[in-house]
Amino acid sequence: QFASVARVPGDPILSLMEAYRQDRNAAKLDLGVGVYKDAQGLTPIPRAVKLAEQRLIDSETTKTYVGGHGDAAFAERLSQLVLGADSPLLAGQRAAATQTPGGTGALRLAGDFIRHCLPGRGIWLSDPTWPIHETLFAEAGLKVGHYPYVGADNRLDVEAMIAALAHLPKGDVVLLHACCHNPTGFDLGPRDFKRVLEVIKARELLPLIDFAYQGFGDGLEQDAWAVRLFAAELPELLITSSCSKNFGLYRERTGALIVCAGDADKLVDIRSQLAYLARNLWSTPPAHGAAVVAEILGDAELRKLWQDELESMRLRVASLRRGLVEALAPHGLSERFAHIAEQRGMFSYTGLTPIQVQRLREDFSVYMVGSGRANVAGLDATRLEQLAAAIARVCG
Ligand code: PLP
Ligand code: TYF
Repeated sequence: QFASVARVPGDPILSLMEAYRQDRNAAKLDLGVGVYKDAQGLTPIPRAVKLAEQRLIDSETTKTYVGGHGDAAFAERLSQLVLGADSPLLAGQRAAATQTPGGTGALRLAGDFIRHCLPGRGIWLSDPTWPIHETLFAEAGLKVGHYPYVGADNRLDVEAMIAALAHLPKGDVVLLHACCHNPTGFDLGPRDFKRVLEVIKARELLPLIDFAYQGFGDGLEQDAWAVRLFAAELPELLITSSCSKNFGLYRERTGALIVCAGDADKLVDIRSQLAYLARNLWSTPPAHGAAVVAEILGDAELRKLWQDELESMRLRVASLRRGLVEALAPHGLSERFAHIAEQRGMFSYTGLTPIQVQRLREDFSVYMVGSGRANVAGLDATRLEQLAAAIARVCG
């Protein structure tokens, strides 16, 4: 029966991790997979998470299933974190969260919802986007298309993006990154988001906003600006939220699909569909990560601890961005790479070519994705000169 099963290649980003592990060069540098790293090169468990986990071990009384929409306290507090504590949509029961296994689970649930409840709608992704977006929505049975985002000159091309959106079929879904665009690091500014919103209104498109890096761009509240603008201005909206990066909960698979609907009654209809679809994907979601997030967001002390730690992560990445551009200056490359300091979040489309990326890896044990994407959080502040020299060599 299995004779016809062919082999597919592994995930190119995740397989970089393995290649890095096997590299014996002490000066190796991992700028590959998108996880936050501290000055020691470790991906730490935030202090607030550790404390919340200790509390949960003592207070937990059962391991019976959670409901189809997950942990209710988690769903409520995460919705507030995303939409704002004073969100009129939450007050009017026009928005609610369904807990999912990570942001990926939320994306898949959104994909299934679109295919099942809005048949015939295509989904449009930025070119480029996170590679899993491409395969995930295709596997969910959607027709996937692309709108221009960052061109061959490695610049954000808002004009081309808007022009493309203006020609999409009415009712189609547009995936936007709320902040910290993966893989490029190029984010839309407030004026750009307003223009995109106008096209979405005019074409009656449905936005699906992927919010995987809240807190890593300009701050927790600032990063939610576009999401809240869209939620205020549009009757309907899908948001996928991930707690992997900002709570450091990666392997606990913690996230949510937040749906904003025209009225409270319609939201009940939609949520009945989401529970049905989720039941056929994973039945009920994993409890631990969501309980941790609920505990942190519901406790003033833990919340402050978490926010401070997240802010220090954000500031570390921002200072590494500036540091790398400064380190490139003696090589006459600070202008060529000035965009690295302007991009947001963990990722930078450096503009390095696949061949230059390959040379960095083979000659200097510097690992980044073939597209030229670097995880800035993987930089070592004490070795920026060394990296700048390597970059200068491959660019020379
Ligand atoms: N969306 C984007 C843009 C991402 O970069 C990631 C990263 O992993 C995800 C979604 C999925 O996150 P999770 O690990 O929570 O599934
Ligand atoms: O883009 C990244 O590096 C992160 C982590 O299959 C990731 O989003 C990468 C690949 C993958 C799952 C997560």
